[in-house]
Amino acid sequence: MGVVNVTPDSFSDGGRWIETEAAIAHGRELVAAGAAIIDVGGESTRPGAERPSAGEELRRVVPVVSALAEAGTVVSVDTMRAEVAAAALAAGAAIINDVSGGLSDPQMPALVAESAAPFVVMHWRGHAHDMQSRARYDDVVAEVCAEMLERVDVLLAAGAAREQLVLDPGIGFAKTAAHNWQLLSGLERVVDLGYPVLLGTSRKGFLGSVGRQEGAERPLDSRAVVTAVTSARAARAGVWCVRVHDVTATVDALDVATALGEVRGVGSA
Ligand code: PMM
Repeated sequence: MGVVNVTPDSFSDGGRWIETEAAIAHGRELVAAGAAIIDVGGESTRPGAERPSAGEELRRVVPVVSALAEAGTVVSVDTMRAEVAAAALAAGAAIINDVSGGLSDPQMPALVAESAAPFVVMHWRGHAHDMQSRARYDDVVAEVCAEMLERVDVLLAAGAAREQLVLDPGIGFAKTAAHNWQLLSGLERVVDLGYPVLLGTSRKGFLGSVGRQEGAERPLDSRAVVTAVTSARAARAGVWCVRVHDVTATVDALDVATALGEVRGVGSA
């Protein structure tokens, strides 16, 4: 899954694809590089970010979804708003990727049930402006799994089908670097819940310190290789999909993992 953030302030690529035409062109480049799905988002979730209005989010996302879907690309919409998800589906999106797992907007579970579209249930504990204060766990893997399953219960009770649901442990969302590493090393426990799993490590803060002296962060656009290593790790654990900004490096890593027979490929959405 290649990422197109149509935002002025995303953590990893904010401001680069805010113009509609630039965002569409970037989506096409990621498809040419080997992405099977393009994830289009109009709201930054970086720690501390303020939310755009629904109108602004629609203005950013819908034309990009529409142009990419029209060209035959499988598009997912990265949104916490049912209104935006519905408009994106009407514009041709195939998947709803909600980083709040349906917690942020009370209308989302009903839309998921009604639409029958695949729905990504990401682990989330609150909006970006104060999420890092919620990064408290005794056993992060167990608690993330339990909290995702609570969301699954809510979605099923609202009429969603089990087959629609994809789980995502939410790397970087209300988690410290240590929590992110523990989740990455415990990925098999997430996969063993029996749902397709999506993972988003791409360019995230905890990768910034790999191979560096303390205090000297790796620049965001120099994190493709470390991200690709985590993609190979995810594939070996049986993750269904990885969400990345640098598609070429991850495609190479997944090709190596495939050649080694290490891709477990559990589930589909
Ligand atoms: N991370 C970001 C945005 N959307 N969606 C899913 N399902 N999983 C993620 O980990 C995730 C996401 C934040 O990343 P970015 O703003 O750097 O693209």
